[in-house]
Amino acid sequence: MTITITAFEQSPDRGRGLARDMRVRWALEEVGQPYDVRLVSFQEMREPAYRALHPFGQIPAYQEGDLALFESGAIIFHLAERHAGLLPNDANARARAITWMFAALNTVEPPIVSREAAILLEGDKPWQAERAPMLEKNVRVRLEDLSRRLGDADWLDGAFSAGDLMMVSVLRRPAGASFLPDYPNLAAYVARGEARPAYQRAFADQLAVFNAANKPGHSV
Ligand SMILES: N[C@@H](CCC(=O)N[C@@H](CS)C(=O)NCC(=O)O)C(=O)O
Repeated sequence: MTITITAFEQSPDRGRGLARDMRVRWALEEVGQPYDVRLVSFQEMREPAYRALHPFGQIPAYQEGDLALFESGAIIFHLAERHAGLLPNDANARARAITWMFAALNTVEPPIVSREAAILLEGDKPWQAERAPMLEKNVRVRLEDLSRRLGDADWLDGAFSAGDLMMVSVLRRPAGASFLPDYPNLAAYVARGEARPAYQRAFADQLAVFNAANKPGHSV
């Protein structure tokens, strides 16, 4: 069954692999599933046909036969459930890996996204100077705890899992990654994730989309 995911036709991240199709591409590469990518414009994402696929008009959306999914976490969980390579077989270890997926999305990503939004969208607001230290502290609290928990292990719970894929993806966001030098074990953890061949293939593919769309003479 052909798998198709959606991605930005023109990614605002300029090919840095920060849009959330990157984590889905990475998961697909880890489990060895070929896939197609349908590039969508911001205009198309607002249209009813796309909203039928993704109710919030975002990327990534996922189609596999008559199955349509949205939310990067749900898509990666679906892939990890159906293909070997992202979740351990042992039931308890599997539950713990899933827990780390949720922790990445629900506990670590939100303060990073809040800081990112403040930097990108509210940088000129008068309250920004007062608010910035609190937003930074909220990110650092999570990084501190995660760093303590990871210790000198390679991955969060035994072998690499979907939990690590999601956590590394979240930690790569600049509003958190800018602090990683203060947490060397987390910096090394992210580098380990980025060194995986599946990550490298996914990164190259999303970068190729950006480069093709920005070739001189190309018009979208
Ligand atoms: N919780 C969603 C978030 C999806 C999301 O925020 N996608 C961004 C790109 S990374 C997007 O489509 N932004 C455009 C918009 O929201 O209009 C997920 O994990 O899939």
